[in-house]
Amino acid sequence: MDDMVRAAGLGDILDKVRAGERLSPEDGARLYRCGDILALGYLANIVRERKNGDNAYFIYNQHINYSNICTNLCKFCAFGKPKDAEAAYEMSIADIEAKVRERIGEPITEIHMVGGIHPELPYSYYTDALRAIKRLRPEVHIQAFTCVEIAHLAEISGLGVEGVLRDLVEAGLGSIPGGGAEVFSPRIRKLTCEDKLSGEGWLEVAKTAHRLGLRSNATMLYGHIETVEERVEHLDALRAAQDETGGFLTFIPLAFHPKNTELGAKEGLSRSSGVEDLKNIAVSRLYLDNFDHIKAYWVMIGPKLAQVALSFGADDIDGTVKEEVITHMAGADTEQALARDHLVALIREAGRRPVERDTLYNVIQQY
Ligand code: V47
Repeated sequence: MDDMVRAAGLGDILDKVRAGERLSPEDGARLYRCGDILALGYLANIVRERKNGDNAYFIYNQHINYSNICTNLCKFCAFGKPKDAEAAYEMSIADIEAKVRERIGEPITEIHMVGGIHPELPYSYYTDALRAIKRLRPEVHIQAFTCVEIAHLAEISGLGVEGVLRDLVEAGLGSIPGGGAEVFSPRIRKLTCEDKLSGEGWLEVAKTAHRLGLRSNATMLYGHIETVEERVEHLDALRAAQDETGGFLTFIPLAFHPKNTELGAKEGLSRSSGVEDLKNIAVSRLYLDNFDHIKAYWVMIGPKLAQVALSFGADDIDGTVKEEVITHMAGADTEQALARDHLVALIREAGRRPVERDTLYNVIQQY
């Protein structure tokens, strides 16, 4: 295998990986440009097994998207809608409670809740929503509100990011999901999500959360108009932030789904290929040497490829999910939920050890 990696022109990177040396941005770009996916997978698997052995993690979770009404209307997004659109919706606190009650009998350990940047919902809605969930399920960990939503709450409340985070934690927030990062490059943001919080702003919210003891995830939306260099810059900024705070739990590369999106139509884009998906898993595993976990989100790349990704750098496949909306509005043809037994079987078949985790990667059950 070493010979194969050297034949692919990656011998120097193999030496660095074996020595646990940090990769440079030039290394990152070379990895992205490498056409030998097996060589990339072999390299990424070295790091994956060093950090996580044979473990492949999943979680018993529930997604709640409280509203799709959004003022940002990013060109890559099929979920966000203007307030007056026919498909616009917003859940009342009672609706959120009903969603939680629907699955109250299931051993859910995490509720993942995100929405758009709503122009009118008052600040109290967000703390009330957290409290309502906690009243019904006090034991559940709530991972809610992306850094973009938190920056919005800081603005409408006038409390600043730190003040908002303290309030949200008091109301029941456990950690912050990784959405809204997209691609940090100002060029990409200008072309795809001009009105959204900047990349710097996103990183600042994440680092503030980490300083207050909250953990958060990070993502990158790939497979649209971003360049290899812009991907590497994004990973580099995340790695630098993680050096500062150590607060990121997981990195999740998100595969762009073009259906029903302005960007997809304008650029004539189609879904990323399997090789591109595996490459993003592998390169992020290699570049983000200070992240413990890389998630292959089965909703976006499909359970079949998520299984393969467990040998290309990923050590996590997310969870049961249920009722995923964001990717399905953009044409995902995956299921909207997977049963725990199905996740366990997928992982076992991939030759890994299924480990059910909680949000913070404490082990709940080994299979
Ligand atoms: O920020 C929007 C992305 C994100 C599309 O933290 C799209 O564990 C693909 O971040 N095609 C939200 N992606 C979802 C997200 C997430 C999902 C699962 C787990 C975690 C975690 C985080 O979805 C958005 C945006 O980057 N997105 N539109 C689309 N058309």
